[in-house]
Amino acid sequence: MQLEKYTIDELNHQQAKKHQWRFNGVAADISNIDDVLKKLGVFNIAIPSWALGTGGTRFGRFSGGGEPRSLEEKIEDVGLIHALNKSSNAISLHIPWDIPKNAVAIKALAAQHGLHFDAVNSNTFQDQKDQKLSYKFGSLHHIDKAVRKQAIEHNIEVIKYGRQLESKAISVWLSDGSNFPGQLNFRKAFQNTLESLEEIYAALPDDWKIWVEYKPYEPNFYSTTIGDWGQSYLLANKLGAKASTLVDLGHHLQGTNIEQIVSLLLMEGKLAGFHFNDSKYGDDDLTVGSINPYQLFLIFNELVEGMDAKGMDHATSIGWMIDASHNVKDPIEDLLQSVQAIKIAYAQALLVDKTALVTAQNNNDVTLAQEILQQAYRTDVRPLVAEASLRNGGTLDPIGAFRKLNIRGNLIKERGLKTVATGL
Ligand code: PSV
Ligand code: MN
Ligand code: MN
Repeated sequence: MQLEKYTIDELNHQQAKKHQWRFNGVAADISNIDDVLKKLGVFNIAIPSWALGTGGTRFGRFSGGGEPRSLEEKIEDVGLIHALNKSSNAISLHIPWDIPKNAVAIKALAAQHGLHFDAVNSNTFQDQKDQKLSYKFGSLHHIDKAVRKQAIEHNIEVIKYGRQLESKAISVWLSDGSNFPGQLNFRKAFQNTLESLEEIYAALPDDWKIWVEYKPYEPNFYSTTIGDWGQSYLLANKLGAKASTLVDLGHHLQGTNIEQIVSLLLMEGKLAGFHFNDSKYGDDDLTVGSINPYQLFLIFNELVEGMDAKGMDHATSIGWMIDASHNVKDPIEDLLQSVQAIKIAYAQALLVDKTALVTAQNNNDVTLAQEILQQAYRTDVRPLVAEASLRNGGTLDPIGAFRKLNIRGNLIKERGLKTVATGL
């Protein structure tokens, strides 16, 4: 299904008065309102192809119906999200879960929905049906050169698919690690990983990047070969200018100061971008901003400050992507919530009074520094996000619109109730 402009205009019209009143109230206090709205208007967050179906746990999976049954239908779903919020103009594919068999047609379909392709993701954490060698004991770090070669070739194939779709980056996440002390020689595992990544790096087109993701544990529970940002950064540094570190918010041990990591990676020119989600206990892949929105704001505060210091364009300098999964919520609603949460945090960070903050920092005025951040964080910026969406032709209230237009109901009619999205 496709949303018509008049349908969106009609919905917005019904809410126009209330919105205007709320918007005027907040906007009156913001001196750089035009700049904030402009930045929000060009800010987009890519949607992962694997998040459009209901997730699940190893204990069960409860589908909601009307799920996309093909890559084409996943693109259609991202098209719907983008039509509603005008902030999700890209899709990120995981190979081989979502192989573009006819890349020309897939690219054309995406373009019809105003979408392009974000980073492509390789998968050497599962064995595929006709695969010769197993990744049971790892892939790029494996002790057996033949397994490493197979995994390298897979990554090069992913780059090939990405080229056809005009992606510009490959994301590599490895589950490689060990389950028990003694299983692995850490140094050899790291060196094997580096050598394998070097071969993949050598296959990158000139205008491509490789993003190295880290994660402390799961599925391995003693060590992970790229377990934290230090290990990822070390690899990225050794690989060269096209390599950098991807931060998935759920891939940190509880209490980690993620905003500090982000700040320093950015300073070093080694921040690839984000996999946004939220986390209560581990890599929970919860809706962005659902558990710790203050942390999200603090991350954006570092991003805005650090990018401005380096003259970087907020919207295009790094990769912005969601990596979440939804066990009980409608995937589209969940993704809409996630994008809203990201835009809210970004808008709040844009409101921080930087001059006053620098003065407070230089005076060691701890109380005032905290007040300045919280002043921005406690501003209700939702009308600003809504206004930016409105100006782009999106809806004032994406989730409300999704429900009012009975989009899921229509998708169920089209696709059926008993659908299982391809992929995960
Ligand atoms: C691993 O937990 C991860 O965050 C990586 O980004 C994978 O590509 C993705 O999840 C798979 O769901
Ligand atoms: Mn991730
Ligand atoms: Mn993850």
